[in-house]
Amino acid sequence: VDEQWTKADGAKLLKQYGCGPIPFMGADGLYDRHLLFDNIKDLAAIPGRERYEAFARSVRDVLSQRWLLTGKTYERENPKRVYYLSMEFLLGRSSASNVINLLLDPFVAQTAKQKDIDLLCLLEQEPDAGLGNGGLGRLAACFLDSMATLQLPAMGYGLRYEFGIFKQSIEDGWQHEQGDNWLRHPDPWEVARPDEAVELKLNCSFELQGGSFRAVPGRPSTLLGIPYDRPVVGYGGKTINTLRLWAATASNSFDFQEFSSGDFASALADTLAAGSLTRVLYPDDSTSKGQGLRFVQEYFLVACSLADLVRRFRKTNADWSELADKVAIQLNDTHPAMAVPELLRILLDEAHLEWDQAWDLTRKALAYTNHTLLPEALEKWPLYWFETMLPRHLEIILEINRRLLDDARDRFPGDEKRIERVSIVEEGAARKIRMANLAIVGSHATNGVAAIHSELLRTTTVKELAELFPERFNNKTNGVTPRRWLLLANPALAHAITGAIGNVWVTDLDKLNNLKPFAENASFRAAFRDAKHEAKSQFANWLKTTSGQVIDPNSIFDVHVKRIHEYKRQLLNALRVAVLYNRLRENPDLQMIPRTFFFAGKAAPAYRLAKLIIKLINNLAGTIDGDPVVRGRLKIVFLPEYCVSLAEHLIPASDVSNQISTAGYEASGTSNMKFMMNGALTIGTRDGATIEMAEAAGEENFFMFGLTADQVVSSRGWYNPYWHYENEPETRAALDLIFSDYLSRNEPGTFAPLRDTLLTHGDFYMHLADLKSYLDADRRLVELYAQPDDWARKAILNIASSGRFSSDRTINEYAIDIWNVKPCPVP
Ligand code: GL9
Repeated sequence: VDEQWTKADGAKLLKQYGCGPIPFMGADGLYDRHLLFDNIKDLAAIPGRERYEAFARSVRDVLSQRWLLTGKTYERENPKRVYYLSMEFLLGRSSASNVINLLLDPFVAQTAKQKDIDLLCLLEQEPDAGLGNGGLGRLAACFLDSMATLQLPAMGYGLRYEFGIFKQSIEDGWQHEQGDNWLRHPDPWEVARPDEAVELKLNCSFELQGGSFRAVPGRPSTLLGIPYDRPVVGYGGKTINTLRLWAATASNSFDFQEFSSGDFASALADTLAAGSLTRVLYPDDSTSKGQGLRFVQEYFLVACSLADLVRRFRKTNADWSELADKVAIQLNDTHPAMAVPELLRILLDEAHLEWDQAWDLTRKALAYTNHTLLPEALEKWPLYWFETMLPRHLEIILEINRRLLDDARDRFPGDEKRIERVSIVEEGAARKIRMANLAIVGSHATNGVAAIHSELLRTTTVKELAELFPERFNNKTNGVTPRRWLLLANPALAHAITGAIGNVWVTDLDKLNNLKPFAENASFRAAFRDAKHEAKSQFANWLKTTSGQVIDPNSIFDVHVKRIHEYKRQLLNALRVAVLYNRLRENPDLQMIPRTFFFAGKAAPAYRLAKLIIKLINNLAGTIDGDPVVRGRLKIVFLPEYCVSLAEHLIPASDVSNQISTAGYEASGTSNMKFMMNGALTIGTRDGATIEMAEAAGEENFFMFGLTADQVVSSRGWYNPYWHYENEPETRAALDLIFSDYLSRNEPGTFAPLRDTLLTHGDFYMHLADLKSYLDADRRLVELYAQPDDWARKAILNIASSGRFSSDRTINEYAIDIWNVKPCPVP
């Protein structure tokens, strides 16, 4: 060290390189610093994307010390922790939500103004993290927000798919899919932790053959799971939890021997095969396709996450017997159900516990959430896959099953039918492992996601298991985070609500109850209408700039958004619009409030009928657009690429929410709750959580219609769609419009498969049974809309009654009833 060396010397030296002195002090300097040093580009020429990255990194800088402190606090306090295992986290964008939850929004707005940054434009640069298919994945994201807000010591575990849910475009009315390369640019919200990688020893290796992924038995291999952490900011910025996503790679980057001998491609083959494991999210919603790659993905999630959490447990706890007092693991559907044999394996083979203790700890640590009753969604894996890839796990599963069946035979002697139904193994030519049975048997709690769903699960789908273990079954009605879905998405309405009742609702949504008297307050009704109009205009502007489409913000915005599926009955909605169109064609002078019908949603790429439904909606839209008789009164818009950020734009602007599934088929629904919070009125069937929403608001403030779940079941025997076709003129005319190729003149026969489903094959989802009562509810709804004061009154009562549907309430119930986990505040 040269004693003569001064600060001035240092500054002089740096100046030679053009970078000293560095003037950026204070928090707003973080942005300039990232902008200047992260990209090494001329400041004036830095594109929007890099500006977004600099912005996000500077917000991350602000939260980074708090994030560290949260981890240290948990380590010191050693509380019982929650681990939420899910194959899907439909996060959407992170930046604006993190800013709001950190309470940084006024600071950010001011700084942006000073620096002349167009903040909305900047935020639109962030791609959605689309690591999920729909409701199940979005629920996991809302739960993370609530767990952090409630200061629970919790962590999410998932997979870092390089490609999320596919991008949807519409060409000639048909859906086309493109890969979602969302990590093309570096993601400022993730932190790679290669030093915490997990090594998995497998009994087989994998190869890519003609594009398909194959297990090669008998050739042991090692996989590496690299964790990528994302901050989960609780509202108020007190707790910052972690979502840990695993990326797969091979352990040795390649075989140097082979490489030296010149065979570069085969030297890299193992690495490629390993890396392809977490390449892409399976785009099937509510269906299990039984692909081998998916099976390995699920095992990979479970094995990495359990190894990681057990390692953390062992760091602070000497005694294995404390595992279930320190760890609660929630299985989001059966996708991570291999946690049952994997945790047992760890306790038996690594901790060397006896079976009884290992089994007891496993069951106490694990809990399982069921998300659907659709038989095609229930996962069943071929037994021989376990045999070749996970033989020790199979051995454990068969031992669990032997004990289960012994027990069942003791309690129900001679009832072999029952034994067959509770068994984890489905017998037959190809034996299968029933993952739902495994999850129920291997855990201490099984819950459904709305009252009706939990009831049906218990009394029909897994009746015999529920009779064996009645105390395990419970309900946890879903919820959504009011931070993203009201405070962030709908600033005008959030402002009006806070103006009336203060801002406590943000973390205590039941306080919305205090809005009830304001339904009778004329100036609050005006404030509600202004907020709705503001959101509608903004949506119209956004649509115009992003797609060129023009819509009328003074029309009724009638919205149906969710995955396209027969049971969700987008077809029923299309038939309703076809009837309205026919009425105008018949009677061009009919008085009618202008209406815009919005549809959005993706169809699973292999689900042909769902894709045809998209085509139908688009052709109906085109026909209506081209018909001068209805212009200005009726319009359909199919919005391509439904995703979290589109929902954030659209839901606040909605007047009417369609929740019209065949009763008994939608487990819960969660967008229904987002619409309610944002002051849309619901037209819907008595299904899922919509039943509880109507109960909370009063049925007089809902537009309920159609068969109940019981009626659907009891009419299965005699239901005949032809009866409706023959006896209801409007039903017939709407169907004929479709079947006559009126909508598909250039492509005759396109919609023939719809005739098959709706008539010839018996209309399994009972569209025609409900069409008339749907139209009836629709008429009542339009009559109400003509009375703006009455409409606003009901909308306000809906908002005021939506408090129960906060995910904070749901998570609090999980914490108390299932996890026995308490908040662990960070000082
Ligand atoms: C689902 C149910 O279908 C929904 O009714 C429910 O609200 C969510 C969350 O509990 O779970 N189950 C399911 O498989 N999906 C759901 O949305 N499918 C997708 O996520 C695509």
